[in-house]
Amino acid sequence: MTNKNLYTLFEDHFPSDKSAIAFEGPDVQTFSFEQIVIRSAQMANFMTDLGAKPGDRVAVQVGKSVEAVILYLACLRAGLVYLPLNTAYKAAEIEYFVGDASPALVICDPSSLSEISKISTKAGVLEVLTLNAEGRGNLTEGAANCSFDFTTVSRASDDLAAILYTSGTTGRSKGAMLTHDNLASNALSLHKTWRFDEDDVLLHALPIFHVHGLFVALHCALLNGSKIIFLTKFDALTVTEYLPSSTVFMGVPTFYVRLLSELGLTSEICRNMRLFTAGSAPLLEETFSAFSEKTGHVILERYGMTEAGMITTNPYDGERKAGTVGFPLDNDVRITDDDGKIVPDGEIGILEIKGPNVFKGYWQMPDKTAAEFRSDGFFITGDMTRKGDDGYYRIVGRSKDLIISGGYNVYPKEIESFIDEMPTVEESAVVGRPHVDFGEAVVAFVVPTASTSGLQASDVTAFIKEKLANFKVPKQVYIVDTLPRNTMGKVQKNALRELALKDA
Ligand code: MLC
Ligand code: AMP
Repeated sequence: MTNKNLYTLFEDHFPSDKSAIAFEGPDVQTFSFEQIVIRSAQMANFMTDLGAKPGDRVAVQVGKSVEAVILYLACLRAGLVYLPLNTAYKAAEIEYFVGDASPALVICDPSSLSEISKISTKAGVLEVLTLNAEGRGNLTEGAANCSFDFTTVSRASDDLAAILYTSGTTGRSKGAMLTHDNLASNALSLHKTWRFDEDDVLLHALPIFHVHGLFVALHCALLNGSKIIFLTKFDALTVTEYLPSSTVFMGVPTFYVRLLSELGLTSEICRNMRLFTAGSAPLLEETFSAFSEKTGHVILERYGMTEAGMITTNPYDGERKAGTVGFPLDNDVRITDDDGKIVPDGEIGILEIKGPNVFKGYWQMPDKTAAEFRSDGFFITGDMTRKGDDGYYRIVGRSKDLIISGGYNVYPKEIESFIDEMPTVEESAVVGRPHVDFGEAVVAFVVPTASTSGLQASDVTAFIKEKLANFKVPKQVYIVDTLPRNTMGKVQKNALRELALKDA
Protein backbone atom coordinates (compact mmCIF):
# COMPACT_ATOMS: atom_id res chain seq x y z
CA MET A 1 0.00 0.00 0.00
CA THR A 2 1.42 3.43 -0.88
CA ASN A 3 1.56 5.83 1.99
CA LYS A 4 -1.30 8.35 1.65
CA ASN A 5 -0.09 10.45 4.56
CA LEU A 6 -0.65 14.09 3.56
CA TYR A 7 2.73 15.06 5.02
CA THR A 8 4.47 12.70 2.58
CA LEU A 9 2.76 14.49 -0.28
CA PHE A 10 4.05 17.84 1.02
CA GLU A 11 7.57 16.54 1.63
CA ASP A 12 7.70 15.12 -1.88
CA HIS A 13 7.12 18.67 -3.14
CA PHE A 14 9.65 20.43 -0.91
CA PRO A 15 12.45 22.00 -2.99
CA SER A 16 15.57 19.93 -3.68
CA ASP A 17 17.57 22.67 -1.97
CA LYS A 18 16.21 22.16 1.53
CA SER A 19 18.08 25.21 2.81
CA ALA A 20 15.51 27.33 0.92
CA ILE A 21 13.34 29.51 3.18
CA ALA A 22 9.97 28.01 4.08
CA PHE A 23 8.74 30.63 6.59
CA GLU A 24 9.82 34.15 7.42
CA GLY A 25 8.11 37.23 8.81
CA PRO A 26 8.43 40.24 11.09
CA ASP A 27 7.46 38.37 14.26
CA VAL A 28 8.80 34.90 13.54
CA GLN A 29 12.14 33.18 13.31
CA THR A 30 13.07 32.18 9.75
CA PHE A 31 12.69 28.45 9.04
CA SER A 32 14.16 26.53 6.10
CA PHE A 33 12.46 23.45 4.68
CA GLU A 34 15.23 21.38 6.28
CA GLN A 35 14.32 22.80 9.69
CA ILE A 36 10.64 22.07 9.06
CA VAL A 37 11.48 18.43 8.31
CA ILE A 38 13.74 18.10 11.38
CA ARG A 39 11.54 19.97 13.86
CA SER A 40 8.41 18.10 12.79
CA ALA A 41 10.32 14.81 13.23
CA GLN A 42 11.39 15.85 16.73
CA MET A 43 7.86 16.86 17.69
CA ALA A 44 6.41 13.65 16.26
CA ASN A 45 8.98 11.67 18.30
CA PHE A 46 8.11 13.63 21.44
CA MET A 47 4.36 13.10 21.15
CA THR A 48 4.84 9.41 20.33
CA ASP A 49 7.16 8.98 23.34
CA LEU A 50 4.44 10.46 25.53
CA GLY A 51 2.17 7.63 24.46
CA ALA A 52 0.12 9.18 21.64
CA LYS A 53 -0.72 6.57 19.02
CA PRO A 54 -1.93 6.85 15.40
CA GLY A 55 -5.61 7.75 15.38
CA ASP A 56 -5.39 9.59 18.72
CA ARG A 57 -6.59 13.18 18.72
CA VAL A 58 -4.40 16.16 19.61
CA ALA A 59 -6.41 19.24 20.60
CA VAL A 60 -4.56 22.50 20.04
CA GLN A 61 -5.46 26.00 21.21
CA VAL A 62 -2.39 28.14 20.67
CA GLY A 63 -1.43 31.50 19.16
CA LYS A 64 -0.23 31.68 15.58
CA SER A 65 3.43 30.71 15.22
CA VAL A 66 5.55 28.68 12.81
CA GLU A 67 6.00 26.17 15.64
CA ALA A 68 2.19 25.71 15.63
CA VAL A 69 2.39 24.86 11.92
CA ILE A 70 5.20 22.41 12.71
CA LEU A 71 2.96 20.88 15.37
CA TYR A 72 0.27 20.34 12.73
CA LEU A 73 2.82 18.68 10.42
CA ALA A 74 4.16 16.57 13.31
CA CYS A 75 0.64 15.30 14.01
CA LEU A 76 0.23 14.31 10.36
CA ARG A 77 3.61 12.54 10.44
CA ALA A 78 2.73 10.59 13.59
CA GLY A 79 -0.73 9.66 12.27
CA LEU A 80 -2.32 11.78 15.01
CA VAL A 81 -5.57 13.59 14.32
CA TYR A 82 -5.10 17.36 14.53
CA LEU A 83 -7.89 19.24 16.27
CA PRO A 84 -7.35 23.01 16.11
CA LEU A 85 -9.40 25.34 18.30
CA ASN A 86 -10.09 29.05 17.88
CA THR A 87 -7.91 31.03 20.30
CA ALA A 88 -10.98 33.09 21.22
CA TYR A 89 -12.77 30.11 22.78
CA LYS A 90 -13.31 30.33 26.53
CA ALA A 91 -12.98 27.47 29.04
CA ALA A 92 -16.66 26.47 28.85
CA GLU A 93 -16.37 26.05 25.07
CA ILE A 94 -13.07 24.15 25.30
CA GLU A 95 -14.56 21.81 27.89
CA TYR A 96 -17.10 20.62 25.37
CA PHE A 97 -14.56 20.00 22.58
CA VAL A 98 -12.11 18.17 24.84
CA GLY A 99 -14.89 16.11 26.41
CA ASP A 100 -16.33 15.21 23.02
CA ALA A 101 -13.10 14.37 21.20
CA SER A 102 -11.23 12.69 24.12
CA PRO A 103 -7.82 13.74 22.84
CA ALA A 104 -4.65 11.98 24.00
CA LEU A 105 -2.82 15.30 24.14
CA VAL A 106 -3.90 18.89 24.58
CA ILE A 107 -1.59 21.76 23.64
CA CYS A 108 -2.43 25.19 25.02
CA ASP A 109 -0.95 28.59 25.78
CA PRO A 110 0.90 28.63 29.12
CA SER A 111 -1.53 31.29 30.39
CA SER A 112 -4.45 28.85 30.20
CA LEU A 113 -2.57 25.80 31.49
CA SER A 114 -4.27 25.54 34.87
CA GLU A 115 -7.79 25.96 33.47
CA ILE A 116 -7.18 23.55 30.57
CA SER A 117 -5.47 21.01 32.85
CA LYS A 118 -8.60 20.79 35.01
CA ILE A 119 -10.76 20.20 31.95
CA SER A 120 -8.28 17.68 30.53
CA THR A 121 -7.99 15.64 33.72
CA LYS A 122 -11.76 15.12 33.68
CA ALA A 123 -11.56 13.99 30.04
CA GLY A 124 -8.75 11.47 30.66
CA VAL A 125 -6.16 13.32 28.55
CA LEU A 126 -2.64 11.77 28.76
CA GLU A 127 -0.75 15.04 28.91
CA VAL A 128 -1.29 18.79 28.58
CA LEU A 129 1.61 20.61 26.93
CA THR A 130 2.29 24.30 26.38
CA LEU A 131 3.23 26.39 23.37
CA ASN A 132 3.11 30.18 23.48
CA ALA A 133 2.63 32.61 20.61
CA GLU A 134 6.43 32.95 20.30
CA GLY A 135 6.69 29.22 19.73
CA ARG A 136 8.07 28.41 23.19
CA GLY A 137 6.73 26.08 25.84
CA ASN A 138 7.33 22.58 27.16
CA LEU A 139 6.24 21.15 23.79
CA THR A 140 9.17 22.70 21.93
CA GLU A 141 11.52 22.17 24.93
CA GLY A 142 10.65 18.46 25.08
CA ALA A 143 10.90 18.06 21.32
CA ALA A 144 14.34 19.69 21.26
CA ASN A 145 15.76 16.64 23.08
CA CYS A 146 14.30 14.16 20.58
CA SER A 147 15.82 12.48 17.54
CA PHE A 148 15.92 14.28 14.16
CA ASP A 149 14.69 11.10 12.48
CA PHE A 150 11.11 9.99 12.32
CA THR A 151 9.57 7.67 9.77
CA THR A 152 6.28 9.23 8.75
CA VAL A 153 3.51 6.83 9.75
CA SER A 154 1.80 5.11 6.83
CA ARG A 155 -1.82 6.19 6.41
CA ALA A 156 -4.62 4.99 4.14
CA SER A 157 -6.58 7.58 2.13
CA ASP A 158 -9.54 7.47 4.48
CA ASP A 159 -7.62 7.63 7.75
CA LEU A 160 -8.36 10.79 9.69
CA ALA A 161 -5.96 13.71 9.43
CA ALA A 162 -7.98 16.35 11.28
CA ILE A 163 -11.21 17.09 13.10
CA LEU A 164 -12.57 20.63 12.81
CA TYR A 165 -15.53 21.58 14.93
CA THR A 166 -18.35 23.40 13.25
CA SER A 167 -21.37 24.63 15.16
CA GLY A 168 -24.79 23.22 14.49
CA THR A 169 -27.98 25.17 13.95
CA THR A 170 -29.42 23.12 16.79
CA GLY A 171 -27.53 21.53 19.62
CA ARG A 172 -23.81 21.33 20.14
CA SER A 173 -20.90 21.67 17.72
CA LYS A 174 -20.09 18.79 15.45
CA GLY A 175 -16.57 17.56 14.73
CA ALA A 176 -16.11 17.27 10.97
CA MET A 177 -13.78 14.32 10.31
CA LEU A 178 -11.37 15.07 7.47
CA THR A 179 -9.24 12.35 5.97
CA HIS A 180 -5.77 12.53 4.46
CA ASP A 181 -7.34 12.16 1.03
CA ASN A 182 -9.99 14.85 1.65
CA LEU A 183 -7.20 17.32 2.34
CA ALA A 184 -4.77 16.08 -0.29
CA SER A 185 -7.31 16.05 -3.14
CA ASN A 186 -8.47 19.59 -2.36
CA ALA A 187 -4.90 20.90 -2.01
CA LEU A 188 -3.87 19.39 -5.35
CA SER A 189 -6.96 20.78 -7.01
CA LEU A 190 -6.37 24.35 -5.73
CA HIS A 191 -2.65 24.25 -6.37
CA LYS A 192 -3.31 23.39 -10.01
CA THR A 193 -6.35 25.62 -10.59
CA TRP A 194 -4.72 28.69 -9.05
CA ARG A 195 -1.48 28.02 -10.97
CA PHE A 196 1.02 27.96 -8.17
CA ASP A 197 4.61 27.96 -9.40
CA GLU A 198 8.03 27.79 -7.83
CA ASP A 199 8.55 31.55 -7.67
CA ASP A 200 5.40 32.18 -5.68
CA VAL A 201 5.54 33.82 -2.26
CA LEU A 202 2.38 33.49 -0.16
CA LEU A 203 1.59 36.34 2.21
CA HIS A 204 -0.20 34.54 5.06
CA ALA A 205 -2.29 36.66 7.45
CA LEU A 206 -5.18 34.32 8.31
CA PRO A 207 -5.65 32.48 11.58
CA ILE A 208 -4.51 28.84 11.40
CA PHE A 209 -7.34 27.13 13.27
CA HIS A 210 -9.84 27.14 10.38
CA VAL A 211 -10.00 25.71 6.89
CA HIS A 212 -9.05 28.96 5.16
CA GLY A 213 -5.73 29.70 6.87
CA LEU A 214 -4.78 26.14 7.81
CA PHE A 215 -5.71 24.17 4.72
CA VAL A 216 -6.40 26.45 1.77
CA ALA A 217 -3.50 28.84 2.26
CA LEU A 218 -0.86 26.65 3.95
CA HIS A 219 -1.49 23.57 1.84
CA CYS A 220 -1.12 25.43 -1.47
CA ALA A 221 2.25 26.83 -0.37
CA LEU A 222 3.53 23.60 1.22
CA LEU A 223 2.57 21.67 -1.89
CA ASN A 224 4.40 24.29 -3.88
CA GLY A 225 7.53 24.08 -1.73
CA SER A 226 7.84 27.85 -1.81
CA LYS A 227 8.22 30.65 0.71
CA ILE A 228 5.53 31.86 3.07
CA ILE A 229 5.68 35.33 4.58
CA PHE A 230 4.01 34.48 7.84
CA LEU A 231 2.20 37.29 9.69
CA THR A 232 1.06 36.25 13.16
CA LYS A 233 -2.09 38.37 12.86
CA PHE A 234 -3.92 40.37 10.24
CA ASP A 235 -3.04 44.03 10.32
CA ALA A 236 -3.78 46.02 7.15
CA LEU A 237 -0.70 48.26 7.42
CA THR A 238 1.66 45.29 7.87
CA VAL A 239 0.06 43.55 4.89
CA THR A 240 0.72 46.60 2.69
CA GLU A 241 4.36 46.55 3.84
CA TYR A 242 4.79 42.94 2.69
CA LEU A 243 2.71 43.00 -0.51
CA PRO A 244 5.67 44.20 -2.62
CA SER A 245 7.61 41.03 -1.78
CA SER A 246 4.65 38.66 -2.28
CA THR A 247 2.78 37.10 -5.19
CA VAL A 248 -0.32 35.53 -3.56
CA PHE A 249 -2.64 36.74 -0.80
CA MET A 250 -5.75 35.07 0.62
CA GLY A 251 -8.29 36.74 2.86
CA VAL A 252 -11.79 36.96 4.23
CA PRO A 253 -13.81 39.95 2.91
CA THR A 254 -13.05 41.96 6.08
CA PHE A 255 -9.34 41.87 5.17
CA TYR A 256 -10.12 43.56 1.85
CA VAL A 257 -12.45 46.12 3.45
CA ARG A 258 -9.67 47.05 5.88
CA LEU A 259 -6.97 47.07 3.19
CA LEU A 260 -9.06 49.50 1.16
CA SER A 261 -8.88 52.05 3.96
CA GLU A 262 -5.08 51.91 3.97
CA LEU A 263 -3.68 54.94 2.14
CA GLY A 264 -0.64 52.89 1.19
CA LEU A 265 -2.67 50.40 -0.87
CA THR A 266 -1.69 51.20 -4.47
CA SER A 267 -1.16 49.31 -7.69
CA GLU A 268 2.57 49.99 -7.26
CA ILE A 269 2.84 47.96 -4.04
CA CYS A 270 0.95 45.13 -5.74
CA ARG A 271 3.37 45.05 -8.70
CA ASN A 272 4.63 41.53 -7.95
CA MET A 273 1.24 40.14 -6.96
CA ARG A 274 -0.42 37.64 -9.30
CA LEU A 275 -3.39 36.47 -7.19
CA PHE A 276 -5.74 37.80 -4.51
CA THR A 277 -8.41 35.35 -3.36
CA ALA A 278 -11.39 35.92 -1.05
CA GLY A 279 -13.85 33.65 0.70
CA SER A 280 -15.39 32.32 3.94
CA ALA A 281 -18.15 34.93 3.58
CA PRO A 282 -19.71 36.85 0.68
CA LEU A 283 -17.49 39.51 -0.87
CA LEU A 284 -19.55 42.63 -1.54
CA GLU A 285 -19.54 43.84 -5.14
CA GLU A 286 -18.47 47.30 -3.96
CA THR A 287 -15.38 45.83 -2.26
CA PHE A 288 -14.57 43.79 -5.38
CA SER A 289 -14.83 46.90 -7.61
CA ALA A 290 -13.04 49.29 -5.27
CA PHE A 291 -10.13 46.85 -4.91
CA SER A 292 -9.81 46.45 -8.63
CA GLU A 293 -9.87 50.23 -9.16
CA LYS A 294 -7.26 50.86 -6.53
CA THR A 295 -4.84 48.02 -7.31
CA GLY A 296 -5.62 46.83 -10.82
CA HIS A 297 -6.18 43.32 -9.42
CA VAL A 298 -9.44 41.43 -9.77
CA ILE A 299 -10.10 39.43 -6.61
CA LEU A 300 -10.83 35.76 -7.25
CA GLU A 301 -13.74 34.73 -5.02
CA ARG A 302 -14.13 31.10 -4.08
CA TYR A 303 -16.57 29.23 -1.88
CA GLY A 304 -16.11 26.41 0.58
CA MET A 305 -16.84 25.05 4.01
CA THR A 306 -15.27 23.07 6.83
CA GLU A 307 -16.89 19.82 5.72
CA ALA A 308 -15.51 19.94 2.20
CA GLY A 309 -12.70 22.45 1.86
CA MET A 310 -13.06 24.42 -1.35
CA ILE A 311 -16.08 23.62 -3.51
CA THR A 312 -16.20 26.25 -6.26
CA THR A 313 -13.89 28.96 -7.56
CA ASN A 314 -13.96 31.80 -10.01
CA PRO A 315 -11.68 31.06 -12.95
CA TYR A 316 -7.98 31.85 -12.90
CA ASP A 317 -7.91 32.80 -16.58
CA GLY A 318 -11.51 33.59 -17.44
CA GLU A 319 -13.65 36.43 -16.14
CA ARG A 320 -13.90 36.70 -12.35
CA LYS A 321 -17.40 37.92 -11.66
CA ALA A 322 -18.41 39.90 -8.59
CA GLY A 323 -21.18 38.32 -6.56
CA THR A 324 -20.42 34.86 -7.89
CA VAL A 325 -18.31 31.96 -6.64
CA GLY A 326 -17.49 30.64 -10.11
CA PHE A 327 -17.51 26.99 -11.07
CA PRO A 328 -17.19 23.65 -9.25
CA LEU A 329 -13.70 22.39 -8.47
CA ASP A 330 -13.13 18.62 -8.62
CA ASN A 331 -16.48 17.74 -7.03
CA ASP A 332 -19.96 17.06 -8.38
CA VAL A 333 -22.54 19.66 -7.46
CA ARG A 334 -26.29 19.91 -7.87
CA ILE A 335 -28.95 22.35 -6.71
CA THR A 336 -32.03 20.80 -5.14
CA ASP A 337 -35.27 21.63 -3.37
CA ASP A 338 -36.06 20.63 0.22
CA ASP A 339 -36.94 17.10 -0.92
CA GLY A 340 -33.68 16.65 -2.77
CA LYS A 341 -35.21 17.07 -6.25
CA ILE A 342 -32.96 18.91 -8.70
CA VAL A 343 -34.33 22.38 -9.51
CA PRO A 344 -34.21 23.76 -13.07
CA ASP A 345 -31.13 25.85 -13.98
CA GLY A 346 -31.57 29.45 -12.92
CA GLU A 347 -33.72 28.61 -9.91
CA ILE A 348 -32.64 28.87 -6.31
CA GLY A 349 -32.14 25.69 -4.31
CA ILE A 350 -29.74 24.13 -1.83
CA LEU A 351 -26.30 23.17 -3.03
CA GLU A 352 -25.44 19.49 -2.64
CA ILE A 353 -21.95 18.15 -3.27
CA LYS A 354 -20.11 14.86 -3.70
CA GLY A 355 -16.41 14.27 -4.24
CA PRO A 356 -13.06 13.29 -2.73
CA ASN A 357 -12.97 16.53 -0.73
CA VAL A 358 -16.21 15.80 1.15
CA PHE A 359 -15.64 14.80 4.78
CA LYS A 360 -16.15 11.36 6.30
CA GLY A 361 -18.86 12.35 8.76
CA TYR A 362 -19.31 14.00 12.15
CA TRP A 363 -17.26 12.59 15.01
CA GLN A 364 -19.38 10.13 16.96
CA MET A 365 -22.62 11.52 15.50
CA PRO A 366 -23.89 8.91 13.03
CA ASP A 367 -27.45 10.26 13.12
CA LYS A 368 -26.42 13.85 12.40
CA THR A 369 -24.11 12.59 9.65
CA ALA A 370 -26.89 10.53 8.07
CA ALA A 371 -29.28 13.49 8.22
CA GLU A 372 -26.95 15.66 6.16
CA PHE A 373 -26.22 13.16 3.38
CA ARG A 374 -28.60 11.97 0.66
CA SER A 375 -28.80 8.21 0.10
CA ASP A 376 -26.65 8.56 -3.04
CA GLY A 377 -23.81 10.15 -1.06
CA PHE A 378 -24.41 13.86 -1.79
CA PHE A 379 -23.79 16.17 1.18
CA ILE A 380 -26.39 18.89 1.79
CA THR A 381 -24.42 22.13 2.30
CA GLY A 382 -27.36 24.26 3.48
CA ASP A 383 -26.23 27.09 1.16
CA MET A 384 -28.96 28.56 -1.06
CA THR A 385 -27.48 28.68 -4.53
CA ARG A 386 -28.36 29.71 -8.06
CA LYS A 387 -26.57 28.81 -11.26
CA GLY A 388 -26.83 31.71 -13.68
CA ASP A 389 -27.25 31.50 -17.47
CA ASP A 390 -23.53 32.19 -17.65
CA GLY A 391 -22.82 28.94 -15.73
CA TYR A 392 -21.43 30.81 -12.71
CA TYR A 393 -22.71 29.76 -9.29
CA ARG A 394 -24.03 32.34 -6.84
CA ILE A 395 -24.50 31.79 -3.10
CA VAL A 396 -27.67 33.76 -2.44
CA GLY A 397 -28.41 32.88 1.17
CA ARG A 398 -28.36 30.12 3.75
CA SER A 399 -31.06 27.67 4.73
CA LYS A 400 -29.27 27.32 8.07
CA ASP A 401 -29.73 30.00 10.73
CA LEU A 402 -26.16 31.24 10.66
CA ILE A 403 -24.39 34.60 10.92
CA ILE A 404 -20.94 35.01 9.39
CA SER A 405 -19.07 37.80 11.11
CA GLY A 406 -15.60 38.68 9.80
CA GLY A 407 -15.33 35.14 8.45
CA TYR A 408 -16.29 33.46 11.73
CA ASN A 409 -19.52 31.46 11.95
CA VAL A 410 -21.91 32.33 14.73
CA TYR A 411 -24.97 30.21 15.37
CA PRO A 412 -27.83 32.28 16.84
CA LYS A 413 -29.21 29.21 18.61
CA GLU A 414 -26.04 28.83 20.71
CA ILE A 415 -26.15 32.46 21.86
CA GLU A 416 -29.90 32.43 22.46
CA SER A 417 -29.64 29.31 24.65
CA PHE A 418 -26.85 30.96 26.57
CA ILE A 419 -28.68 34.27 27.10
CA ASP A 420 -31.80 32.35 28.16
CA GLU A 421 -29.79 30.86 31.04
CA MET A 422 -29.71 34.31 32.67
CA PRO A 423 -32.21 34.17 35.58
CA THR A 424 -33.46 37.65 34.62
CA VAL A 425 -34.22 36.66 31.02
CA GLU A 426 -37.49 35.23 29.72
CA GLU A 427 -36.38 34.66 26.14
CA SER A 428 -34.15 36.01 23.40
CA ALA A 429 -33.59 36.05 19.66
CA VAL A 430 -30.32 36.64 17.84
CA VAL A 431 -30.03 37.88 14.26
CA GLY A 432 -27.41 39.28 11.90
CA ARG A 433 -27.28 42.88 10.73
CA PRO A 434 -25.06 44.26 7.94
CA HIS A 435 -21.79 45.61 9.28
CA VAL A 436 -19.26 47.67 7.30
CA ASP A 437 -16.22 45.91 8.72
CA PHE A 438 -17.37 42.38 9.61
CA GLY A 439 -19.96 41.97 6.81
CA GLU A 440 -22.53 40.85 9.37
CA ALA A 441 -22.74 41.69 13.06
CA VAL A 442 -24.46 39.75 15.83
CA VAL A 443 -27.45 41.56 17.37
CA ALA A 444 -29.62 40.26 20.22
CA PHE A 445 -33.21 41.01 21.26
CA VAL A 446 -33.81 40.12 24.90
CA VAL A 447 -37.07 39.92 26.88
CA PRO A 448 -36.65 40.19 30.68
CA THR A 449 -38.77 38.02 33.01
CA ALA A 450 -41.98 39.62 34.32
CA SER A 451 -40.43 40.13 37.75
CA THR A 452 -37.28 41.79 36.41
CA SER A 453 -36.96 45.52 36.15
CA GLY A 454 -34.03 47.50 34.88
CA LEU A 455 -32.22 44.76 32.91
CA GLN A 456 -29.53 46.56 30.90
CA ALA A 457 -28.00 45.64 27.56
CA SER A 458 -24.60 45.78 29.25
CA ASP A 459 -25.68 43.06 31.74
CA VAL A 460 -26.36 40.72 28.85
CA THR A 461 -23.11 41.59 27.08
CA ALA A 462 -21.06 41.10 30.25
CA PHE A 463 -22.71 37.72 30.88
CA ILE A 464 -21.84 36.50 27.37
CA LYS A 465 -18.32 37.97 27.34
CA GLU A 466 -17.32 35.93 30.34
CA LYS A 467 -18.20 32.56 28.83
CA LEU A 468 -18.23 32.78 25.02
CA ALA A 469 -15.64 33.72 22.39
CA ASN A 470 -15.48 37.49 21.75
CA PHE A 471 -16.69 37.28 18.13
CA LYS A 472 -19.99 35.78 19.43
CA VAL A 473 -20.67 38.73 21.75
CA PRO A 474 -23.52 40.82 20.22
CA LYS A 475 -22.41 44.20 18.92
CA GLN A 476 -25.82 45.46 20.08
CA VAL A 477 -28.41 44.19 22.57
CA TYR A 478 -32.01 45.45 22.53
CA ILE A 479 -34.10 44.95 25.69
CA VAL A 480 -37.68 44.50 24.46
CA ASP A 481 -41.09 43.64 25.97
CA THR A 482 -41.93 40.85 23.53
CA LEU A 483 -40.61 39.10 20.43
CA PRO A 484 -42.72 39.29 17.25
CA ARG A 485 -44.29 35.90 16.46
CA ASN A 486 -46.30 34.52 13.57
CA THR A 487 -49.62 32.74 14.02
CA MET A 488 -47.77 29.46 14.62
CA GLY A 489 -45.93 31.08 17.53
CA LYS A 490 -42.57 31.12 15.69
CA VAL A 491 -40.32 34.13 16.29
CA GLN A 492 -40.27 36.31 13.16
CA LYS A 493 -36.57 36.81 12.71
CA ASN A 494 -37.08 38.76 9.49
CA ALA A 495 -39.03 41.40 11.40
CA LEU A 496 -36.19 41.61 13.92
CA ARG A 497 -33.60 41.92 11.15
CA GLU A 498 -35.60 44.82 9.69
CA LEU A 499 -35.84 46.49 13.09
CA ALA A 500 -32.11 46.16 13.65
CA LEU A 501 -31.40 47.47 10.17
CA LYS A 502 -33.66 50.50 10.61
CA ASP A 503 -32.04 51.30 13.92
CA ALA A 504 -28.55 51.06 12.41
C1 MLC B 1 -12.76 40.16 16.33
N1 MLC B 1 -13.90 40.62 16.88
C2 MLC B 1 -14.93 40.24 16.13
C3 MLC B 1 -14.38 39.48 15.09
N2 MLC B 1 -13.03 39.46 15.23
N3 MLC B 1 -16.25 40.46 16.23
C4 MLC B 1 -17.04 39.92 15.31
N4 MLC B 1 -16.57 39.18 14.27
C5 MLC B 1 -15.26 38.94 14.14
N5 MLC B 1 -14.79 38.18 13.14
C6 MLC B 1 -14.09 41.45 18.08
C7 MLC B 1 -12.87 41.63 18.89
O1 MLC B 1 -12.82 40.64 19.86
C8 MLC B 1 -13.07 43.02 19.49
O2 MLC B 1 -14.00 42.94 20.52
C9 MLC B 1 -13.71 43.76 18.36
O3 MLC B 1 -14.40 42.76 17.61
C10 MLC B 1 -12.76 44.47 17.43
O4 MLC B 1 -11.64 43.66 17.25
P1 MLC B 1 -10.52 43.92 16.15
O5 MLC B 1 -9.23 44.24 16.85
O6 MLC B 1 -10.99 44.86 15.13
O7 MLC B 1 -10.44 42.46 15.53
P2 MLC B 1 -9.21 41.74 14.99
O8 MLC B 1 -8.46 41.10 16.07
O9 MLC B 1 -8.49 42.66 14.06
O10 MLC B 1 -9.90 40.54 14.15
C11 MLC B 1 -10.67 40.82 13.01
C12 MLC B 1 -10.27 39.82 11.93
C13 MLC B 1 -10.53 38.40 12.51
C14 MLC B 1 -11.10 40.08 10.72
C15 MLC B 1 -8.79 39.98 11.60
O11 MLC B 1 -11.87 38.29 12.88
C16 MLC B 1 -10.14 37.31 11.56
O12 MLC B 1 -8.96 36.95 11.47
N6 MLC B 1 -11.08 36.74 10.81
C17 MLC B 1 -10.82 35.65 9.88
C18 MLC B 1 -11.68 34.48 10.18
C19 MLC B 1 -11.32 33.27 9.32
O13 MLC B 1 -10.17 32.95 9.08
N7 MLC B 1 -12.34 32.55 8.83
C20 MLC B 1 -12.15 31.40 8.01
C21 MLC B 1 -13.14 30.31 8.40
S1 MLC B 1 -12.97 28.92 7.30
P3 MLC B 1 -13.83 43.75 21.88
O14 MLC B 1 -15.06 43.45 22.64
O15 MLC B 1 -12.59 43.21 22.50
O16 MLC B 1 -13.72 45.18 21.46
C22 MLC B 1 -14.38 28.94 6.35
C23 MLC B 1 -14.41 28.09 5.14
C24 MLC B 1 -14.05 28.92 3.95
O17 MLC B 1 -15.25 29.70 6.58
O18 MLC B 1 -14.81 28.96 2.97
O19 MLC B 1 -12.99 29.54 4.01
P1 AMP C 1 -17.48 27.16 7.87
O1 AMP C 1 -18.46 26.32 8.53
O2 AMP C 1 -16.74 28.06 8.78
O3 AMP C 1 -16.63 26.32 7.08
O4 AMP C 1 -18.27 28.15 6.92
C1 AMP C 1 -18.72 27.74 5.67
C2 AMP C 1 -19.81 28.64 5.19
O5 AMP C 1 -19.26 29.91 4.82
C3 AMP C 1 -20.43 28.12 3.93
O6 AMP C 1 -21.38 27.11 4.18
C4 AMP C 1 -21.01 29.38 3.34
O7 AMP C 1 -22.26 29.66 3.95
C5 AMP C 1 -20.02 30.45 3.76
N1 AMP C 1 -19.11 30.84 2.65
C6 AMP C 1 -17.87 30.44 2.40
N2 AMP C 1 -17.35 31.05 1.31
C7 AMP C 1 -18.34 31.87 0.84
C8 AMP C 1 -18.45 32.78 -0.25
N3 AMP C 1 -17.46 33.02 -1.09
N4 AMP C 1 -19.64 33.42 -0.41
C9 AMP C 1 -20.68 33.22 0.43
N5 AMP C 1 -20.62 32.40 1.49
C10 AMP C 1 -19.46 31.73 1.70
